[in-house]
Amino acid sequence: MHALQGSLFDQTDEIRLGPLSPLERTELGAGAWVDRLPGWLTGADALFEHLAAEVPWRAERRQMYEREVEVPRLLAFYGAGDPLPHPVLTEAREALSRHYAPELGEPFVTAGLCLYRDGRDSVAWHGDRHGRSATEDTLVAILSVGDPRDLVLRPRDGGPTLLRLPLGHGDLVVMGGSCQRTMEHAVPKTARAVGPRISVQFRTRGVL
Ligand SMILES: O=C(O)CCC(=O)C(=O)O
Repeated sequence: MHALQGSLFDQTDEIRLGPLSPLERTELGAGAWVDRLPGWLTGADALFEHLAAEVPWRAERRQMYEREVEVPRLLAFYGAGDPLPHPVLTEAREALSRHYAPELGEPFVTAGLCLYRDGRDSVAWHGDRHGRSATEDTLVAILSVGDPRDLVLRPRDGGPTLLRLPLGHGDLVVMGGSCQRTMEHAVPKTARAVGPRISVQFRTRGVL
């Protein structure tokens, strides 16, 4: 794993969330939208170091045609009721649940964590369409720490990439409305010398 290139703007060890009021929404069409709040969390480098060391990261393998291949990132999953690996993540989940209650109507309950060790780690184009999100609108909120990686979004039925969002260092992005059904997202591999990034995805009950 490359060393983390810490943020020049966030040298504090105090891990703290800011207000959610500066969130900015971008409508993507067909009922899909994305909310963004760069730098929601300060002390992001300290949280990165804590999560990298303390989370029981798993390497997964999956079947690709005749071959079993390594999933190119490390993973961890915290189900409803599981204690999260840092109290600020519980705070984040609760703040997001309160903020989005009027349009979501239910709380965020699970947290999926991904560790992208370097530019060779990635996630391919997909929508989070397992479970209820196959047929219902939902929200997926992602808090990122570590070196920024691009999250890219494109329409599911073809068409060019609509958004390229560099996410790291405490940035928050929320994909909402029909986004998981009508759009796809990915974190592409990059040849740039990037350090590691951890993303924490908060989802509602029964959405994977
Ligand atoms: O790393 C990210 O921000 C995206 C992760 C993702 O798309 C997923 O795990 O479904």
